[in-house]
Amino acid sequence: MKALLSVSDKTGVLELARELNALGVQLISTGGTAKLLADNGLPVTEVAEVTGFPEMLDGRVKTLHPMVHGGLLARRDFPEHMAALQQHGIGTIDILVVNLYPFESTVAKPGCTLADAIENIDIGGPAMVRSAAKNWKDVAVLTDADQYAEVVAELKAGAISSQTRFKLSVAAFNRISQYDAAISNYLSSVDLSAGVPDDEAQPQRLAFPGQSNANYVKLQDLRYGENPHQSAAYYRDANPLPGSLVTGVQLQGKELSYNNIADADAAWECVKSFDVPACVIVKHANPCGVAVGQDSHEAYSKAFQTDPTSAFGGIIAFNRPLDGKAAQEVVKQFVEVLIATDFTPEALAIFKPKANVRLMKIELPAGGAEQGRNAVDIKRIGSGLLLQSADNHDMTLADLKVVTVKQPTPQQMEDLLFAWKVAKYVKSNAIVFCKDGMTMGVGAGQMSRLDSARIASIKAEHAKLTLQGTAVASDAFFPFRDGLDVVVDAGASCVIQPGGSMRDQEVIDAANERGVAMVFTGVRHFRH
Ligand code: 93A
Repeated sequence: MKALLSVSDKTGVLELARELNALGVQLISTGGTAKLLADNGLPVTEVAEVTGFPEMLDGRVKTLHPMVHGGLLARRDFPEHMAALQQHGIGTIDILVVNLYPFESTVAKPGCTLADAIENIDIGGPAMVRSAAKNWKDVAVLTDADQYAEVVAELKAGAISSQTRFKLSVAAFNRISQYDAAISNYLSSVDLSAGVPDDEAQPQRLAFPGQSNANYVKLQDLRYGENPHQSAAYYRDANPLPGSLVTGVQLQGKELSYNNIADADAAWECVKSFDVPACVIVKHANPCGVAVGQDSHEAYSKAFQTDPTSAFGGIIAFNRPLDGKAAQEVVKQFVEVLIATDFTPEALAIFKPKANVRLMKIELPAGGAEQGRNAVDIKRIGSGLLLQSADNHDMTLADLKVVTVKQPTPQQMEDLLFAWKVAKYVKSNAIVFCKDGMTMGVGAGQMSRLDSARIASIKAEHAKLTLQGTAVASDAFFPFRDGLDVVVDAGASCVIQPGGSMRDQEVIDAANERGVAMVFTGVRHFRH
């Protein structure tokens, strides 16, 4: 059995080589690694001896040779492969131990020049790692010192298992893709505005890479982030979903800001979930008015009424084209971003004098709203990511369970379903009062559900709306009856909520006592 060892980080490699040698494994190695092993009394063959070529070009070409890659890539179970090796005098290599030139730590050092970075791009190491990882059935590839002990233990027990070889192969490809991403991130962040930097220069780095790195395409640098002292950039997926915000076209107005984009996305995602003409007004990522109507004009007039104070400077989205009649109404208030599936010439003419208002045209996904939804949600946390499948649960009437003596009337049921749909797009804890296809009071983002309920009714008061006879949605269950009492005191006559609390019975009893209808959805819609 033969092992090729070629490591920049020499941690643990001497101990590993000693174990391999003791197990009768023949050692081949590149310059620096070979010297370390030989200095410590281990028998080692220089790779130059194997290839018949000296390491050359300052080490740039050491292992890039058929004598190495043939030995790594040959399928032992293919007679033609083995015959070819024999014909060319190539020996098989069964274990590969490689870690790469330290590109990441080099570019992280202050004062790193472009030449330092470039010289630390390993070529031969990744090539060998890929060869060995591809041929995992016959070759074990070790790319991390943490793997040494397990492999030695398996060898001592007889052989490296196929499961371990496969796992090592996966780890190897992961390492290579990380390494390549680091190189591509570094190079694409080099500021080229004053030309390509000299080799000995320390390149200026852009805050955000100028080129896409595989999965994202940069749309633009933004003037600033959530706050003026933060820098920011806007990227889209390489293959955006139809009907998503990034597919929109800005028809007029100032450049979109970071907060504009975030709020526009919140408004658009909510409005596109409705089949009938709808309008959503968003402030600070929360809907402050949502309504459906015969047309955009009616939907807007209703949505605006929910909370005219908050709607000032809001982001407004329609899931239909905006016509002159609706535009005439919208233009009366200060709006930051206006989104619609299209704008009639009259609507455009009405907004033309308001040159700062950003108009965005986004087409609905052809196959329905379900087509245009992200499959995965990502949240950044300190030094990590949280991933989850997106909250794409579509409720059907069959999921609903009326749990009270009182049954909701068909009109109440319609309001409940509307309220539930809106609650999904409101930050938790969400309490949403609705009536006749419009929000009547929205309580968002509170640490206590009770406070959300109170805020929703205060808002209705401010807007001079009565909550009498409204339907109310709660994005998660009421843990105690007090939340239910607050919404019923405010005027709600029916309630929709997930259910599932330990004290559901207490809450159901309360609903019966207060004479309201209550429906359980069985599904929660937290949104943080
Ligand atoms: O310069 S390279 O890209 N060309 C090569 O042919 C090559 N072969 C191995 N870098 C190459 N290596 C790398 O050398 C290995 O990935 C390892 O990081 C390093 C080990 O060199 P030494 O044994 O001389 O310290």
